[in-house]
Amino acid sequence: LSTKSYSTRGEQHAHPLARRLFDIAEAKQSNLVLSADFTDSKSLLQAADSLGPYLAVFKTHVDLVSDFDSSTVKGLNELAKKHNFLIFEDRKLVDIGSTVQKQYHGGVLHISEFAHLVNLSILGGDGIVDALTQTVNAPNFPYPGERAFLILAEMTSKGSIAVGSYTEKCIELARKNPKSMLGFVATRALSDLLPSAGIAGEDFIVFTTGVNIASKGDNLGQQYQTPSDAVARGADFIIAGRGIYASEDPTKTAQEYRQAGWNAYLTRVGQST
Ligand code: UP6
Repeated sequence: LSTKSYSTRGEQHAHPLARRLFDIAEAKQSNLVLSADFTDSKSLLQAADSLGPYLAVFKTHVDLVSDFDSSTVKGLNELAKKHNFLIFEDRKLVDIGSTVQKQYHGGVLHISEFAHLVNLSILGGDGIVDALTQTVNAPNFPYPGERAFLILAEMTSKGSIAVGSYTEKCIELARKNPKSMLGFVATRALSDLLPSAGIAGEDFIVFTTGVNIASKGDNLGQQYQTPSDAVARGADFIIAGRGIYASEDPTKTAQEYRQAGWNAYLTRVGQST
């Protein structure tokens, strides 16, 4: 669990995209990620525009968007610039290396064209990590230094089997590939599995889904923790979906989540007043 400030972590980080992410967090005083699980482009882009000012990262599932096309990609890219946030496509890539390369760079979703961050599962072993690392480091890759991945190391749903030695393997693969694997999606800092005796300068970033102020879960196995609990347990960035966009006043709620996440961060790094 890191008790360093985002600005310190940004200054010390070897990856340009991590530096940018920490800069954004400091500039906007936000560690909030909106899980924008909308099913049409208009709602998706409207949420990015109205809630973008409060977000560090905008998380998409573009395969939910029924009318997804090149104008959705263009809109996302424009709004990311306008409001200074990164885009994280929650695609959870999981296939063999050769297939994920085509799913990530190209394909019907054009993920590499808009997503600064994409997550992946290592169910199939090392190949997926090697393949995606190769893609973003290829000499002709159009976004050098602007793209990276997160390893889905744990899941929030009841009965998840992404635990123990599976999660340890996620860490091992991230450690071997710090130039492409920026961190993890996990419910907590993985400090018990990530001994501080680790590699000098290592600083993986933890994104935590399943964050909600008003609910403990849904009836399909989702399990929630509050922003302050998540940050206290090691979340560097908190990801909330329905808690924000399905609330009565999403703009007001996004501001509340932003404040709750930021206050918890200040407490963790010892800067609270
Ligand atoms: N998500 C989880 N749990 C995980 C991994 N990913 O909930 O372990 C994703 C879901 C959804 C979001 O796919 O996009 O995070 C959670 O949304 P919610 O806040 O509305 O529950």
